[in-house]
Amino acid sequence: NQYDDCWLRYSCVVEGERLDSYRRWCTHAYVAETAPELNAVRDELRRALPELLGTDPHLWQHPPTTVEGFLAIGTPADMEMIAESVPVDVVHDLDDGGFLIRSVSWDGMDCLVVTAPTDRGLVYGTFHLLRLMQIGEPIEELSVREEPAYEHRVLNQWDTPFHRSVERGYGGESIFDWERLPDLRPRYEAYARLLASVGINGIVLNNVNTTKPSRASANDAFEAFEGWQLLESRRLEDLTGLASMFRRYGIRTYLSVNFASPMLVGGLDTADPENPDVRAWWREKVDEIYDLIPDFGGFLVKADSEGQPGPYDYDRDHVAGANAIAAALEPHGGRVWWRAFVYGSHEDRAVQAYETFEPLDGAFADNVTVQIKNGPVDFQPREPVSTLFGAMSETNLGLELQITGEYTGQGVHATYHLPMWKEVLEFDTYADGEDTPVRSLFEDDGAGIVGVGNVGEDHNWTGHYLAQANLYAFGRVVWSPDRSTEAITEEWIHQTFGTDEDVVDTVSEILQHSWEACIDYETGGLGLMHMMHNGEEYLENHYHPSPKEWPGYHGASEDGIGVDRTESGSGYAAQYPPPIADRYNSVRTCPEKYLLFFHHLPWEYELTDGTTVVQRLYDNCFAGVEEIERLRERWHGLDGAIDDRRYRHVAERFDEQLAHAKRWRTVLTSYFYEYSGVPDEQGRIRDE
Ligand code: BDP
Repeated sequence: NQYDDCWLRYSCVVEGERLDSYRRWCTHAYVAETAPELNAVRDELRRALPELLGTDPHLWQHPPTTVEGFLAIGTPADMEMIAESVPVDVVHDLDDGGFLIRSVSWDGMDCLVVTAPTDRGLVYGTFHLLRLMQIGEPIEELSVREEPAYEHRVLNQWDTPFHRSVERGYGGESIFDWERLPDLRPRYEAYARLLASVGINGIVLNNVNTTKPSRASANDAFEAFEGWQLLESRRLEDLTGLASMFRRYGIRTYLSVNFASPMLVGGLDTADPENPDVRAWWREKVDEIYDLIPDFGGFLVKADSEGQPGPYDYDRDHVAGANAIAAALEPHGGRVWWRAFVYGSHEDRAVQAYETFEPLDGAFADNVTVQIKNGPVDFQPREPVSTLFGAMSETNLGLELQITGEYTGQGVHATYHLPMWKEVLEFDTYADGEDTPVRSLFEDDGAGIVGVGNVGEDHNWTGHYLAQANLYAFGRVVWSPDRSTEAITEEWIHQTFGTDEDVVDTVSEILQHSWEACIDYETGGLGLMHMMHNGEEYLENHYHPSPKEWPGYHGASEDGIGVDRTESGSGYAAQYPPPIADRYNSVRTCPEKYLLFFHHLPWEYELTDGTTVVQRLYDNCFAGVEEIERLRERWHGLDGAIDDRRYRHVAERFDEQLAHAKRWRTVLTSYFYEYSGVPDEQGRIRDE
């Protein structure tokens, strides 16, 4: 195979009774033929069932007659036998994407019905059933009712057209061969299947950076930024086939656009959002897109950020900028995702996004979603939750998570992001009084959760085999944020590595412990962050330790460490509603994991258990490395239990990760020692 099947391997054939029942219900399948999504369903059955059942399925165009049992997939409107065998009102009550799976008896036959109010729901229902079979669940008495928690579940590709690079991508070049569009590569469909199988329903095809930033920045590592050219007519025409392919899997296509497109693409001499010609240009462009791609999702915009143009160029604010583009999309049901990743003038970067956006709450059009990174700084290994989530109750909010591991060891370290996302989703924002966790903020139409993708052209898609789990977990947690980390992780392992108990326990333990270990060796674990190198070479960028490069982010001095973000400092803590602000403002109640994010403390300040700050930082750096040593040993225990290719790949990465974690430890502990002059109680630092 040219590329790995990830969690759609369908290779875990179960023997015995279970297999008998799978065969009984699924050898014959009656599938509606009314919509393109049903072609995707049929194709998936043709791929999966021979592997799972060990026999080719028979696909019927009408209900089978002489069989013991069969599988039926369709909407009640399209299939009479389904309307007769399930409660139709229950089906119609489901949100778009929701589905029912029921074991029923029909005309003397055992029948497994997968049904939904929309065709997209049938795709999800089919993948769900196949997942149950891959995991080896019984299907005799199924009664499943599933609905996505949020309307928008979107992948943001940071792929740069025409050069096929992926910004912050560690799985090889872009899978999209832009120059050859409209030709479709089989890999596109393989990707659509992976996304649909976990419920993703939108994809932004190109990077938020659509022009090369004008000022020197980390982005200089990228050769060219020509994403804005996708709005040229010939490029749009080339995209139609790709968009139709995604549509079959229930996925709407979006584009990142440049705010100055009216000039770059349209040849106007301004992009001022209040200018009538500019507004007319956006309208015409959007009409043109919808002629080609009728279910087009809309635009993602990075404006006035890191060299990208924006409304500030015309003395307009973000509302004026976003609403002008949204007005063009509105008649077609399209949406603008407007990023809040904007720097401001405040000295403390954490303060900036709130200062810019909070005053604009309530002024954005209904079809604008303000897309906010989980933390106030920038996808660091751990950040407190952005204050904006608790402050914009009159705005459609989008949560932006990073699936790719830009700051968590890139393609080399095994760092699983689900525990981090869970921490974010469960955080109580007090946006609407107590018990308003982050996860409750995206339930309204127009809100949603997006993830910055992690796939590329590598055989394994994600650079590191275990990083496939991040893509899987993103989709699953956004579909159902109530599902536990353990459950999502085990599902992924069952489908990816099989159901052997030892394999499941080991991989699950590795994944679930990896994030905390990374925090320990990359930050010291008390809320410090941004200690990485900004390298010339792409793969060096944000990968190696270099705490001296960005001193402002962690505030080390001879008298102590940490950044004062309380009332006496930058005031960031006060941006939270009072109960949270009070908790973080006081050094006594601030959780240890955020302590130095909010407070500048003496090196020998005593923590609750009597350990000093500097000693805790040392201890955590050592603990992080020891944890990686332990997890690496655990992986070694799987030699022979999983296939050699994946075993060796991960084992080699672990060697590299361990060496690199040690490097982080050495650099950070010496840095702490250099400023504090306080030796490690255990004398470990000199030993290195
Ligand atoms: C930073 C990345 C940079 C992105 C930027 C963004 O280093 O490559 O362009 O975020 O989100 O974390 O726009």
